[in-house]
Amino acid sequence: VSDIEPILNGNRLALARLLTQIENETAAGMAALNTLFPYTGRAHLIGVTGAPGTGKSSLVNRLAYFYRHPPTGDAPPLKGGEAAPEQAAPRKVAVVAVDPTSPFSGGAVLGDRIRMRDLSGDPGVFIRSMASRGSLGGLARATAGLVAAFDAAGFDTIIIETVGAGQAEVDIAKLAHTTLVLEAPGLGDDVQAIKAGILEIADILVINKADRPGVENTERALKNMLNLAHPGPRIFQEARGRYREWAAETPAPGAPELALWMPLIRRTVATEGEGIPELAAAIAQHRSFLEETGDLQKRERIRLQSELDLRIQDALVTRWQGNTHYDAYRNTLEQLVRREISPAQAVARLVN
Ligand SMILES: Nc1nc2c(ncn2[C@@H]2O[C@H](COP(=O)(O)OP(=O)(O)OP(=O)(O)O)[C@@H](O)[C@H]2O)c(=O)[nH]1
Ligand SMILES: [Mg+2]
Repeated sequence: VSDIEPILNGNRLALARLLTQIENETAAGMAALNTLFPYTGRAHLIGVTGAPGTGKSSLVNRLAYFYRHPPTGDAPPLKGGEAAPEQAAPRKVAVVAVDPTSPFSGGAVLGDRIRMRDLSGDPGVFIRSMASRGSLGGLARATAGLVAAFDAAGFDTIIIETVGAGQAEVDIAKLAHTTLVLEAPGLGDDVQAIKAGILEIADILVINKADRPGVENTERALKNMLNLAHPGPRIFQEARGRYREWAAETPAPGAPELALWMPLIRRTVATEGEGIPELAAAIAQHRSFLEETGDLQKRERIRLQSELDLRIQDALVTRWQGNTHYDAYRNTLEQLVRREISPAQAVARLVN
């Protein structure tokens, strides 16, 4: 049994070592994750995705700083009558930057670097950048592992930054409770330029660099897309349909399939910190929605079930590879290429 006490007690050095072990998928790392698992499931996981250079890291810095220094006194009501973020004690914030195109602390203006230093000297903040990895599956597994370690170590808010690049961002969205998709004016002023897929994963659409011209066009394009697409096939609805049979889940009679969350749109200027309290309020609003509708448990269940399914596939393939001679595989492939056997016959021969 691995010694997880230092992790649970918030020892940063032990945590840093464990994160490296998890990233490298060592036996010790995997064993520790098994032991830590019962202590996970408490953190609010916030995914931040968007095209390279949209300002994700700058925004994450600001958000982390905001959570560490919550406004004091009675917060004024925010625009639109939304609840102000709760005046709780500072939360412990972990940041996982997945495969950043630029280092997390790099490429930032001076003001950002000062902000970063404020964060890095703060024991309530832990920032971890993850190097590029070979396989998407490996990336998703390692990210989930890092998040679990932070969760067990008592970080109540975990922010995951990932570059918007197709499947990876969808996987991260499944991992997160609340997903922010960043857009920047000038990059996608017309509807075509904004990837349709983002609407399936975005809980909050953030128009960062709102100090730039074209912000009105971007907001209009996003609103139009939302109106066209919503209610659309968002990933959790789809996944729920797919998994219901296996989960033996019976919806209450007359209950709606899933309460509908209309993605919110917020403007920010991450370099100046503008719009951050309003964004934090939107995140809190989404969190409350998840709790009140029971969606939090549903998402958690779907997440664990899809991880289980992926791991079953991995395990079965690995076992099959261990039981199959490469020669047999290659001969069968040759026969398939010569069209002497069909793909289905090839599988029947190799798997049975
Ligand atoms: N004008 C303006 N510039 C910004 C804003 N937010 C970020 N930037 C700048 O945009 C550049 C990219 O910012 P990052 O925070 O590194 O963006 P990113 O999305 O994390 O980039 P990658 O991780 O490389 O994909 C930096 O030079 C920032 O200073 C903003 O609101 N307004
Ligand atoms: Mg970045």
